[in-house]
Amino acid sequence: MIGYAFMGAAHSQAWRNVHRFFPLELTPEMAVLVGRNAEAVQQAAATFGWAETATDWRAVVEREDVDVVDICTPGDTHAEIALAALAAGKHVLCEKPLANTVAEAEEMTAAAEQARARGVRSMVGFSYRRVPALALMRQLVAEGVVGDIRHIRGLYLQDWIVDPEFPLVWRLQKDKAGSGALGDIGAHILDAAEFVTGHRITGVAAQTETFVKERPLPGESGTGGLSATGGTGTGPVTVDDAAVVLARTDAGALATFEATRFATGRKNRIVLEVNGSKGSLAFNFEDMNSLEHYDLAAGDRAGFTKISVTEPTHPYLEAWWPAGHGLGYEHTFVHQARDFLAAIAAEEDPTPSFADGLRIQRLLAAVEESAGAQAAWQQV
Ligand code: SOE
Repeated sequence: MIGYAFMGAAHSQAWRNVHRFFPLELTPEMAVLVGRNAEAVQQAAATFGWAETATDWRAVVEREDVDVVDICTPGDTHAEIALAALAAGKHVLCEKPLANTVAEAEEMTAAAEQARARGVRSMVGFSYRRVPALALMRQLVAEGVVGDIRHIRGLYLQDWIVDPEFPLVWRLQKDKAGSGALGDIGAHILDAAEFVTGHRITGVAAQTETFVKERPLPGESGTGGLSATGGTGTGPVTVDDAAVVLARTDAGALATFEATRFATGRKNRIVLEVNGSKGSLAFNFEDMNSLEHYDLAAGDRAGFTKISVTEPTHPYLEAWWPAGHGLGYEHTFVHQARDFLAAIAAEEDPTPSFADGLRIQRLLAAVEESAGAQAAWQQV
Protein backbone atom coordinates (compact mmCIF):
# COMPACT_ATOMS: atom_id res chain seq x y z
CA MET A 1 0.00 0.00 0.00
CA ILE A 2 1.30 3.42 -0.93
CA GLY A 3 0.23 6.32 1.30
CA TYR A 4 -0.67 6.16 4.96
CA ALA A 5 -2.72 9.23 5.90
CA PHE A 6 -6.53 9.26 6.19
CA MET A 7 -7.21 6.79 3.37
CA GLY A 8 -4.18 4.71 4.30
CA ALA A 9 -5.60 4.25 7.77
CA ALA A 10 -9.05 3.41 6.42
CA HIS A 11 -7.66 0.84 3.97
CA SER A 12 -5.27 -0.66 6.55
CA GLN A 13 -8.07 -1.55 8.93
CA ALA A 14 -9.91 -3.10 5.97
CA TRP A 15 -6.97 -5.32 4.96
CA ARG A 16 -6.54 -6.30 8.60
CA ASN A 17 -10.13 -7.27 9.23
CA VAL A 18 -11.68 -8.35 5.96
CA HIS A 19 -10.88 -12.09 6.17
CA ARG A 20 -11.78 -12.20 9.86
CA PHE A 21 -15.40 -11.36 9.04
CA PHE A 22 -15.94 -12.46 5.43
CA PRO A 23 -15.16 -15.99 4.25
CA LEU A 24 -12.57 -15.48 1.51
CA GLU A 25 -10.47 -17.71 -0.66
CA LEU A 26 -7.63 -15.20 -0.46
CA THR A 27 -6.19 -13.91 2.80
CA PRO A 28 -4.42 -10.57 2.52
CA GLU A 29 -0.94 -10.27 3.98
CA MET A 30 -0.06 -6.68 4.81
CA ALA A 31 3.39 -6.83 3.26
CA VAL A 32 4.84 -3.37 2.65
CA LEU A 33 3.73 0.15 3.49
CA VAL A 34 5.31 2.82 1.31
CA GLY A 35 5.81 6.54 2.02
CA ARG A 36 8.39 9.21 1.33
CA ASN A 37 9.29 9.93 4.94
CA ALA A 38 11.08 6.84 6.32
CA GLU A 39 10.46 7.61 9.97
CA ALA A 40 6.80 8.52 9.54
CA VAL A 41 6.06 5.50 7.40
CA GLN A 42 7.69 3.20 9.97
CA GLN A 43 5.52 4.66 12.67
CA ALA A 44 2.39 4.24 10.54
CA ALA A 45 3.32 0.64 9.69
CA ALA A 46 3.75 -0.18 13.37
CA THR A 47 0.38 1.40 14.18
CA PHE A 48 -1.56 -0.24 11.35
CA GLY A 49 0.24 -3.59 11.29
CA TRP A 50 2.29 -3.65 8.08
CA ALA A 51 5.24 -6.06 8.04
CA GLU A 52 7.75 -3.83 6.25
CA THR A 53 8.19 -0.29 5.04
CA ALA A 54 9.84 1.29 2.01
CA THR A 55 10.34 4.77 0.61
CA ASP A 56 10.60 3.86 -3.10
CA TRP A 57 7.29 2.65 -4.52
CA ARG A 58 8.90 1.76 -7.86
CA ALA A 59 10.99 -0.99 -6.32
CA VAL A 60 8.03 -2.29 -4.30
CA VAL A 61 5.60 -2.62 -7.22
CA GLU A 62 8.20 -4.79 -9.00
CA ARG A 63 8.61 -7.19 -6.07
CA GLU A 64 7.84 -10.87 -6.72
CA ASP A 65 6.10 -11.29 -3.39
CA VAL A 66 3.69 -8.40 -4.00
CA ASP A 67 0.38 -9.36 -5.65
CA VAL A 68 -1.77 -6.29 -4.99
CA VAL A 69 -0.91 -2.60 -5.07
CA ASP A 70 -3.24 -0.29 -3.14
CA ILE A 71 -2.85 3.39 -4.09
CA CYS A 72 -3.82 5.79 -1.29
CA THR A 73 -1.78 8.80 -2.40
CA PRO A 74 -2.91 12.21 -3.69
CA GLY A 75 -4.25 12.20 -7.26
CA ASP A 76 -1.12 13.53 -8.94
CA THR A 77 0.65 10.18 -8.40
CA HIS A 78 -2.20 7.77 -9.20
CA ALA A 79 -1.44 7.44 -12.91
CA GLU A 80 2.27 6.71 -12.75
CA ILE A 81 1.94 4.26 -9.85
CA ALA A 82 -1.04 2.45 -11.41
CA LEU A 83 0.67 2.21 -14.82
CA ALA A 84 3.85 0.79 -13.28
CA ALA A 85 1.94 -1.66 -11.08
CA LEU A 86 -0.26 -2.90 -13.95
CA ALA A 87 2.80 -3.30 -16.18
CA ALA A 88 4.38 -5.39 -13.40
CA GLY A 89 1.29 -7.62 -13.40
CA LYS A 90 -0.09 -6.51 -10.01
CA HIS A 91 -3.78 -6.16 -9.22
CA VAL A 92 -4.48 -2.49 -8.48
CA LEU A 93 -6.91 -0.79 -6.13
CA CYS A 94 -6.74 2.97 -6.70
CA GLU A 95 -8.35 5.67 -4.56
CA LYS A 96 -10.81 8.06 -6.17
CA PRO A 97 -10.96 10.16 -8.22
CA LEU A 98 -9.11 7.83 -10.57
CA ALA A 99 -6.75 10.56 -11.78
CA ASN A 100 -6.28 14.30 -12.01
CA THR A 101 -7.11 14.58 -15.70
CA VAL A 102 -9.17 12.78 -18.34
CA ALA A 103 -5.98 12.06 -20.32
CA GLU A 104 -4.42 10.26 -17.33
CA ALA A 105 -7.62 8.36 -16.64
CA GLU A 106 -7.77 7.28 -20.30
CA GLU A 107 -4.20 6.00 -20.17
CA MET A 108 -4.89 4.13 -16.93
CA THR A 109 -8.05 2.59 -18.34
CA ALA A 110 -6.27 1.45 -21.51
CA ALA A 111 -3.50 -0.10 -19.38
CA ALA A 112 -6.08 -1.80 -17.17
CA GLU A 113 -7.80 -3.25 -20.25
CA GLN A 114 -4.50 -4.64 -21.53
CA ALA A 115 -3.57 -6.05 -18.12
CA ARG A 116 -7.01 -7.64 -17.85
CA ALA A 117 -6.16 -9.86 -20.79
CA ARG A 118 -3.37 -11.23 -18.57
CA GLY A 119 -5.74 -11.82 -15.64
CA VAL A 120 -4.73 -8.63 -13.79
CA ARG A 121 -7.65 -6.91 -12.01
CA SER A 122 -8.16 -3.24 -11.22
CA MET A 123 -10.71 -1.23 -9.30
CA VAL A 124 -11.27 2.37 -8.26
CA GLY A 125 -12.19 3.12 -4.65
CA PHE A 126 -15.66 4.63 -4.68
CA SER A 127 -16.16 3.30 -1.17
CA TYR A 128 -19.68 4.64 -0.57
CA ARG A 129 -21.03 2.06 -3.01
CA ARG A 130 -20.35 -0.31 -0.15
CA VAL A 131 -22.62 1.38 2.38
CA PRO A 132 -25.23 -1.37 2.87
CA ALA A 133 -28.13 1.11 2.63
CA LEU A 134 -26.90 2.47 -0.72
CA ALA A 135 -26.34 -1.06 -2.02
CA LEU A 136 -29.88 -1.91 -0.90
CA MET A 137 -31.20 1.26 -2.54
CA ARG A 138 -29.69 0.08 -5.83
CA GLN A 139 -31.35 -3.33 -5.42
CA LEU A 140 -34.74 -1.76 -4.72
CA VAL A 141 -34.45 0.57 -7.72
CA ALA A 142 -33.52 -2.40 -9.92
CA GLU A 143 -36.55 -4.31 -8.59
CA GLY A 144 -38.73 -1.42 -9.79
CA VAL A 145 -39.78 -0.26 -6.33
CA VAL A 146 -39.78 3.43 -7.31
CA GLY A 147 -40.82 2.92 -10.95
CA ASP A 148 -39.44 5.33 -13.54
CA ILE A 149 -37.07 7.77 -11.92
CA ARG A 150 -37.81 11.43 -12.69
CA HIS A 151 -35.54 13.14 -10.17
CA ILE A 152 -32.12 12.34 -8.73
CA ARG A 153 -30.93 14.68 -5.98
CA GLY A 154 -27.43 14.36 -4.60
CA LEU A 155 -25.59 16.34 -1.94
CA TYR A 156 -22.14 15.89 -0.50
CA LEU A 157 -21.59 18.51 2.15
CA GLN A 158 -18.56 19.12 4.37
CA ASP A 159 -17.29 22.20 6.25
CA TRP A 160 -13.69 21.49 7.20
CA ILE A 161 -12.23 24.53 5.39
CA VAL A 162 -14.79 27.18 6.37
CA ASP A 163 -12.10 28.84 8.49
CA PRO A 164 -10.07 31.07 6.11
CA GLU A 165 -7.02 30.37 8.29
CA PHE A 166 -7.18 26.65 7.51
CA PRO A 167 -3.94 25.97 5.62
CA LEU A 168 -3.38 25.24 1.97
CA VAL A 169 -3.18 21.43 2.25
CA TRP A 170 -2.72 19.23 -0.84
CA ARG A 171 -6.48 18.87 -1.31
CA LEU A 172 -6.58 22.62 -2.07
CA GLN A 173 -3.86 22.49 -4.73
CA LYS A 174 -4.83 21.72 -8.32
CA ASP A 175 -1.48 20.17 -9.26
CA LYS A 176 -1.86 17.63 -6.44
CA ALA A 177 -5.62 17.07 -6.21
CA GLY A 178 -6.85 17.82 -9.74
CA SER A 179 -9.88 19.71 -8.44
CA GLY A 180 -11.42 20.63 -5.09
CA ALA A 181 -14.75 19.66 -3.59
CA LEU A 182 -15.77 18.61 -7.10
CA GLY A 183 -13.31 15.74 -7.50
CA ASP A 184 -12.88 14.87 -3.83
CA ILE A 185 -16.51 14.53 -2.81
CA GLY A 186 -18.56 15.48 -5.90
CA ALA A 187 -17.05 12.41 -7.59
CA HIS A 188 -18.52 10.22 -4.84
CA ILE A 189 -22.05 11.56 -5.20
CA LEU A 190 -21.98 11.39 -9.01
CA ASP A 191 -20.77 7.80 -8.82
CA ALA A 192 -23.31 6.89 -6.13
CA ALA A 193 -26.14 8.39 -8.21
CA GLU A 194 -25.20 6.36 -11.30
CA PHE A 195 -24.57 3.24 -9.21
CA VAL A 196 -27.92 3.38 -7.43
CA THR A 197 -30.10 4.36 -10.39
CA GLY A 198 -28.33 2.60 -13.24
CA HIS A 199 -28.81 5.85 -15.18
CA ARG A 200 -25.89 7.48 -16.99
CA ILE A 201 -25.47 11.23 -16.87
CA THR A 202 -25.53 12.57 -20.42
CA GLY A 203 -25.11 16.30 -19.94
CA VAL A 204 -24.35 18.90 -17.28
CA ALA A 205 -24.47 22.61 -16.58
CA ALA A 206 -22.55 23.79 -13.55
CA GLN A 207 -21.16 26.59 -11.46
CA THR A 208 -18.13 26.35 -9.18
CA GLU A 209 -16.72 28.82 -6.68
CA THR A 210 -13.57 29.33 -4.64
CA PHE A 211 -14.72 31.37 -1.66
CA VAL A 212 -11.33 31.71 0.06
CA LYS A 213 -8.73 32.44 -2.58
CA GLU A 214 -5.59 32.70 -0.44
CA ARG A 215 -4.63 30.60 2.59
CA PRO A 216 -1.72 30.14 4.98
CA LEU A 217 0.87 27.68 3.73
CA PRO A 218 0.76 24.41 5.70
CA GLY A 219 3.27 23.78 8.47
CA GLU A 220 5.29 20.58 8.69
CA SER A 221 2.93 18.38 10.64
CA GLY A 222 -0.65 17.26 10.46
CA THR A 223 -1.22 17.90 6.76
CA GLY A 224 -2.28 14.40 5.79
CA GLY A 225 -5.93 14.23 6.78
CA LEU A 226 -8.57 16.89 7.20
CA SER A 227 -6.72 18.80 9.91
CA ALA A 228 -3.57 20.87 9.59
CA THR A 229 -1.60 23.69 11.16
CA GLY A 230 -0.28 26.72 9.34
CA GLY A 231 3.35 27.60 8.67
CA THR A 232 4.63 30.92 7.37
CA GLY A 233 3.36 32.84 4.35
CA THR A 234 0.28 32.34 2.22
CA GLY A 235 -0.49 30.85 -1.17
CA PRO A 236 -3.35 30.79 -3.70
CA VAL A 237 -6.11 28.19 -3.52
CA THR A 238 -6.16 26.69 -7.02
CA VAL A 239 -9.23 24.46 -6.77
CA ASP A 240 -12.97 24.93 -6.30
CA ASP A 241 -14.45 25.11 -2.81
CA ALA A 242 -17.91 24.17 -4.06
CA ALA A 243 -19.73 22.97 -7.16
CA VAL A 244 -23.41 22.90 -8.09
CA VAL A 245 -24.52 20.83 -11.06
CA LEU A 246 -27.66 20.38 -13.16
CA ALA A 247 -27.77 17.17 -15.13
CA ARG A 248 -29.84 14.95 -17.42
CA THR A 249 -29.62 11.18 -17.66
CA ASP A 250 -29.97 8.68 -20.48
CA ALA A 251 -33.20 7.37 -18.92
CA GLY A 252 -34.89 10.75 -18.86
CA ALA A 253 -34.27 11.94 -15.29
CA LEU A 254 -33.44 15.48 -14.22
CA ALA A 255 -30.71 15.57 -11.59
CA THR A 256 -29.08 18.11 -9.31
CA PHE A 257 -25.88 17.74 -7.36
CA GLU A 258 -24.05 19.87 -4.83
CA ALA A 259 -20.55 19.29 -3.48
CA THR A 260 -19.10 21.74 -1.00
CA ARG A 261 -16.60 22.11 1.81
CA PHE A 262 -18.39 25.26 3.01
CA ALA A 263 -21.69 23.87 4.31
CA THR A 264 -21.13 25.15 7.84
CA GLY A 265 -22.15 22.52 10.36
CA ARG A 266 -22.41 19.72 7.81
CA LYS A 267 -19.44 17.47 8.51
CA ASN A 268 -20.00 14.61 6.08
CA ARG A 269 -23.59 14.81 4.94
CA ILE A 270 -24.21 12.69 1.88
CA VAL A 271 -27.77 12.71 0.63
CA LEU A 272 -29.12 10.78 -2.31
CA GLU A 273 -32.83 10.89 -3.08
CA VAL A 274 -34.69 9.49 -6.06
CA ASN A 275 -38.30 10.27 -6.92
CA GLY A 276 -40.05 7.91 -9.30
CA SER A 277 -43.45 7.10 -10.75
CA LYS A 278 -44.21 4.64 -7.91
CA GLY A 279 -42.45 6.25 -4.99
CA SER A 280 -39.21 7.58 -3.59
CA LEU A 281 -36.10 6.37 -1.80
CA ALA A 282 -33.85 8.61 0.26
CA PHE A 283 -30.47 8.05 1.91
CA ASN A 284 -28.51 10.27 4.29
CA PHE A 285 -25.05 9.14 5.40
CA GLU A 286 -25.53 10.79 8.81
CA ASP A 287 -28.10 8.04 9.40
CA MET A 288 -26.26 5.47 7.33
CA ASN A 289 -27.92 2.35 8.73
CA SER A 290 -31.29 3.28 7.32
CA LEU A 291 -33.11 4.14 4.13
CA GLU A 292 -36.37 6.03 3.68
CA HIS A 293 -39.06 4.71 1.36
CA TYR A 294 -42.26 6.36 0.16
CA ASP A 295 -44.71 4.00 -1.56
CA LEU A 296 -47.30 5.83 -3.63
CA ALA A 297 -49.50 2.71 -3.73
CA ALA A 298 -50.15 3.05 0.00
CA GLY A 299 -52.69 5.76 -0.89
CA ASP A 300 -53.95 7.73 2.09
CA ARG A 301 -51.66 5.69 4.38
CA ALA A 302 -48.56 6.67 2.40
CA GLY A 303 -45.63 8.37 4.10
CA PHE A 304 -41.88 8.03 4.27
CA THR A 305 -41.06 4.91 6.26
CA LYS A 306 -37.65 4.09 7.59
CA ILE A 307 -36.11 0.76 6.64
CA SER A 308 -33.59 -0.29 9.25
CA VAL A 309 -30.73 -1.56 7.08
CA THR A 310 -29.27 -3.86 9.71
CA GLU A 311 -30.74 -7.22 8.77
CA PRO A 312 -28.38 -10.07 7.87
CA THR A 313 -30.29 -10.35 4.58
CA HIS A 314 -29.21 -6.83 3.55
CA PRO A 315 -26.05 -6.32 1.45
CA TYR A 316 -22.81 -7.16 3.33
CA LEU A 317 -24.59 -7.55 6.67
CA GLU A 318 -24.49 -11.33 6.84
CA ALA A 319 -20.88 -10.95 7.99
CA TRP A 320 -21.48 -8.53 10.85
CA TRP A 321 -23.70 -8.11 13.89
CA PRO A 322 -27.19 -9.25 14.84
CA ALA A 323 -30.02 -7.07 13.46
CA GLY A 324 -30.12 -3.55 14.81
CA HIS A 325 -26.45 -3.21 15.73
CA GLY A 326 -25.36 -1.04 12.81
CA LEU A 327 -22.14 -0.25 10.96
CA GLY A 328 -19.89 2.80 10.44
CA TYR A 329 -17.77 4.60 7.84
CA GLU A 330 -14.86 2.16 8.19
CA HIS A 331 -16.92 -0.88 7.25
CA THR A 332 -17.33 0.44 3.71
CA PHE A 333 -13.60 -0.07 3.17
CA VAL A 334 -13.80 -3.62 4.53
CA HIS A 335 -16.58 -4.31 2.02
CA GLN A 336 -14.48 -2.78 -0.72
CA ALA A 337 -11.54 -5.06 0.16
CA ARG A 338 -13.92 -8.03 0.29
CA ASP A 339 -15.34 -7.35 -3.17
CA PHE A 340 -11.88 -6.78 -4.63
CA LEU A 341 -10.41 -9.99 -3.17
CA ALA A 342 -13.47 -12.04 -4.09
CA ALA A 343 -13.23 -10.84 -7.70
CA ILE A 344 -9.53 -11.67 -7.88
CA ALA A 345 -10.19 -15.15 -6.52
CA ALA A 346 -13.08 -15.71 -8.92
CA GLU A 347 -11.04 -14.34 -11.85
CA GLU A 348 -13.76 -11.78 -12.46
CA ASP A 349 -13.62 -8.04 -13.00
CA PRO A 350 -14.32 -6.04 -9.85
CA THR A 351 -16.44 -2.88 -10.02
CA PRO A 352 -16.15 0.05 -10.17
CA SER A 353 -13.58 -0.51 -12.90
CA PHE A 354 -11.05 2.00 -14.15
CA ALA A 355 -13.48 2.54 -17.06
CA ASP A 356 -16.12 3.56 -14.50
CA GLY A 357 -13.54 5.88 -12.92
CA LEU A 358 -12.84 7.35 -16.36
CA ARG A 359 -16.53 8.08 -16.91
CA ILE A 360 -16.66 10.00 -13.63
CA GLN A 361 -13.47 11.82 -14.64
CA ARG A 362 -15.19 12.91 -17.85
CA LEU A 363 -18.13 14.17 -15.83
CA LEU A 364 -15.80 16.17 -13.58
CA ALA A 365 -14.14 17.68 -16.65
CA ALA A 366 -17.53 18.52 -18.14
CA VAL A 367 -18.57 20.24 -14.92
CA GLU A 368 -15.39 22.36 -14.96
CA GLU A 369 -15.85 23.13 -18.65
CA SER A 370 -19.43 24.22 -18.09
CA ALA A 371 -18.55 26.29 -15.02
CA GLY A 372 -15.79 27.99 -16.99
CA ALA A 373 -18.36 28.93 -19.63
CA GLN A 374 -20.88 30.33 -17.10
CA ALA A 375 -22.91 27.14 -16.87
CA ALA A 376 -23.14 26.45 -20.60
CA TRP A 377 -24.63 23.01 -21.31
CA GLN A 378 -22.00 20.28 -21.82
CA GLN A 379 -22.92 17.02 -23.47
CA VAL A 380 -20.95 14.19 -21.82
C1 SOE B 1 -12.16 14.54 2.33
O1 SOE B 1 -13.05 15.43 1.82
C2 SOE B 1 -12.64 13.10 2.35
O2 SOE B 1 -11.73 12.38 3.12
C3 SOE B 1 -12.68 12.46 0.98
O3 SOE B 1 -11.42 12.50 0.36
C4 SOE B 1 -13.15 11.04 1.12
O4 SOE B 1 -13.23 10.44 -0.15
C5 SOE B 1 -14.51 11.01 1.85
O5 SOE B 1 -14.84 9.69 2.13
C6 SOE B 1 -14.45 11.76 3.14
O6 SOE B 1 -13.93 13.03 2.94
